[in-house]
Amino acid sequence: MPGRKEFAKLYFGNAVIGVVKELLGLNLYDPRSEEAIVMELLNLLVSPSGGQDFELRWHRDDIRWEVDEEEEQRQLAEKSPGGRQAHTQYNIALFDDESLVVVPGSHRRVRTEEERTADPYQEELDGQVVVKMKAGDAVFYDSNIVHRGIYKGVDWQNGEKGRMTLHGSVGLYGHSEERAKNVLQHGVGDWVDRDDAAFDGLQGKCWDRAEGMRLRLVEMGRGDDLGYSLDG
Ligand SMILES: O=C(O)CCC(=O)C(=O)O
Repeated sequence: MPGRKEFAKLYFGNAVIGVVKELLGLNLYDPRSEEAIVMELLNLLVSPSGGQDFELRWHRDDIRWEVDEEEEQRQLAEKSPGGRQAHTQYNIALFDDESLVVVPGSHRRVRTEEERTADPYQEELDGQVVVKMKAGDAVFYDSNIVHRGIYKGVDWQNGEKGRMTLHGSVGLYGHSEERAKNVLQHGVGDWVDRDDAAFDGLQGKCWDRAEGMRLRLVEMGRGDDLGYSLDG
């Protein structure tokens, strides 16, 4: 993929991984903390072209909306044992971006009655925050926060600028089973164990980190029989 090396440098570099480690409660200066994190995903979220808008419904990434309160509580506790974050997701805006909408704190509690019964595309939920990012800003979050994405269509061909945001996640090793479906449903298991998936553009400690994180993802398997976190 063109630019692969630059994406790898960003994903595995200290600027992002330093924040990830802090959020996951790891000691930044302990070399063993390198072994506690697993490669997950890096994508680019882009405004649709041709003027068509696009919206994602309210959701948590890895807990289905239909579950009852008891099951929701169980899964929240399973995916973040002791209220501790077992992964972190992030958006890094390349252009100004106001597409992500979240309900702060909702990743640590079951949904309110309003949230549970809301229209999937309801314009406003109590306490919601539109994440306003300037180019170069980053936001890190737990992807089981109640959230949605609203993408305004733009005319890229004629130079109109829209959303162009890097969207990544990193997991805590040892929580692989809980994260496996969420990560492997995107097909990464099909290629990540190939020899040519090694990070030839990276060097020194960054290469060691990248290779270690990749191999820990390979250990999670291909995910062929895990299905999908959400429907639709
Ligand atoms: O558009 C966004 O920033 C959020 C994307 C999203 O909801 C998701 O990846 O599940």
